Amino acid sequence: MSKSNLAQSLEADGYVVVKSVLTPDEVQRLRRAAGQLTDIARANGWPFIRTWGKQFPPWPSTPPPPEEGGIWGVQHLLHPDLPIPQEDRDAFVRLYFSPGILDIAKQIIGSSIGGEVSDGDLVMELCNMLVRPDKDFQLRWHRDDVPWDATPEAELSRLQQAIYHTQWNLPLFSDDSLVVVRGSHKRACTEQERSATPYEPTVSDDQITVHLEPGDIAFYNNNILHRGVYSSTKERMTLHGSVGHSKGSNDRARNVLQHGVGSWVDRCDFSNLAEESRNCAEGMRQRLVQLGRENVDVGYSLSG
Ligand SMILES: O=C(O)CCC(=O)C(=O)O
Repeated sequence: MSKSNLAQSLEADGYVVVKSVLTPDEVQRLRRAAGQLTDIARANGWPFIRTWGKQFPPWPSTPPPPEEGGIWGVQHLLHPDLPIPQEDRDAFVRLYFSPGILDIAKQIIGSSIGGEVSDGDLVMELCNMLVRPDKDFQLRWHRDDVPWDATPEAELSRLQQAIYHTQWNLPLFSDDSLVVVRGSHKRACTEQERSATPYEPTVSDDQITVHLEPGDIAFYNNNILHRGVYSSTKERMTLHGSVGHSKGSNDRARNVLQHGVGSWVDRCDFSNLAEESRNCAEGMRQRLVQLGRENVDVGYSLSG
């Protein structure tokens, strides 16, 4: 798919899948880093986790035992203190700042705001990982940054604003956990969607499960109506990131800084990136720090 088709597809449907952005060797390399980190997080060795039964931040820092569901996510893969060897930390940093992903992000954001986007506009955002819980778990239907009780007018007005970021899922094992309602990023919820129960299996004829193979990537508008359906018996290690634009302002600051990134971003280690990538990463980090300075006390997008 050409880059412009890709951005058009995301604009029309609210998500787009790009096949095989990683080679099998790259997937293997990342599985090693991701597997170690997940084991450590499950064993209470990393406090930044998503705990079973809780959909939105803030999450507790201690993992529930397996019989209580364990964890469904590991946060902050770019954190300088990640308790895995340096070469494994570097694998996450290289992936997040890889030109392949950033080029698609520039295209998508550019198409949304109607202008060219360069490396110098990009802002470092989130790089987390979604993992298999120890008990089946589901996320309720939601839009990441629109409260569920917003009036249809407020919802639509939020959805019509320009989008200064893009979000992606990149699985290291085949993944069919993300369920989206195609096209719902551009309209308020229908009566059927609005009155559905939080975990209603089917709310729309436009609903689809996003199937991804290891090394594929799905970019999506995080205000698309979506939910997660997680099986405790299917391995999941899906890198879950976002990239912003420096004009993103307060809404993006809330989305990113509610995850606590501000306390460590200045210590990130990009020294092992190749020069061009390092310069790009340093600039993206600087712009996140700037966003934090301009937006203190951002609060949380959603609760529960
Ligand atoms: O599991 C997923 O892919 C979706 C996660 C999600 O919806 C969220 O974190 O808000």
